[in-house]
Amino acid sequence: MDDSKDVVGSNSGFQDIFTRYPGNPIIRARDIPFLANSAFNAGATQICGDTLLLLRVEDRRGISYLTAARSRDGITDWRIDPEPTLSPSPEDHPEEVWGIEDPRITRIEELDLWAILYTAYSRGGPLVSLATTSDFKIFERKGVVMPPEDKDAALFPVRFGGRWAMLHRPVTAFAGVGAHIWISFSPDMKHWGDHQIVVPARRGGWWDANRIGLSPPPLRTDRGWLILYHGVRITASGCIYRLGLALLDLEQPTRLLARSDEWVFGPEEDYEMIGDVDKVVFPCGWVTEGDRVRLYYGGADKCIALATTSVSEMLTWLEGHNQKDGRPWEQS
Ligand code: BMA
Repeated sequence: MDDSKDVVGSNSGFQDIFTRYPGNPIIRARDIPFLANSAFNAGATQICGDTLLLLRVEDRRGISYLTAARSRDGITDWRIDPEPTLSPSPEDHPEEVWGIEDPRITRIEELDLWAILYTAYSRGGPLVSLATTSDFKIFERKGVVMPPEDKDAALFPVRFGGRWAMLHRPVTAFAGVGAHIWISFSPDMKHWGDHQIVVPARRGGWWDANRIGLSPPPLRTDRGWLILYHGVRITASGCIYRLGLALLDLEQPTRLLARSDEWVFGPEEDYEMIGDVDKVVFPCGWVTEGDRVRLYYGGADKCIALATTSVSEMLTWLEGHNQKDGRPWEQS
């Protein structure tokens, strides 16, 4: 009997819905016009016919700042700002003393601007800060919107019942409760309340046990807000960052409609497996053109890579992988 056939057969249900760009990584530290240790975890949007990435660039002190890269096709010929586009400003914003990281960009049509939520690395730990811009040249800092420890935050592009909504991931020192994705609401993007858990981390041996976080901003689809989130598996040789899908109700984003059982994308290629932090895929942005989606992600905290998929493939995959065992997710 040929055992290998069984092994292959048992895996044959696995369906890859993300296709890695063969020229990955698309941006590395050596492409940055100034001295950089790494370029990773970029927010993404479209502006004036370009795809714009807001790269997290870490210098050789270990401090991160944000730098814009523009490309006509969103794949090649990146034009990277010659200097950091948004630097930490600890004189006016002491919470940025150890850098600014992992931006998530949301286009707010109603206000004709982009809102960027990013992690500011303060003396009290990582927290969530907000800046807005109309051109990615001049930024208006709105300051801290969530105290430490909190990160992985993005705004929804529209209001719900007149209020803005944000997904984010606070962490408490209370051991064992897990780090979950929360939703909060605000009348003005400054004062936030009505906080509640919307996607809980699983427990035990799951790939997304104990610690999860939003990856790119929520994507509006006709079935709901599509969420791509990272799950952190803690193993004897360190953490593995993988991605799963979830769906929130269009009108009431506090309602979790679906959540994948398996991860949909994880580190496999060398540039995802080996870097400053091994075994990490970490997207902060995606760009859609019709049904097509370009996902930009950090590989192993070192470089930027690209994978493509479509909204319809993600929704179909989620339907086939929605956890169906009837238990509430928090008991999983
Ligand atoms: C998370 C964030 C990301 C980083 C990831 C893996 O907590 O800090 O910026 O890519 O860890 O190191």
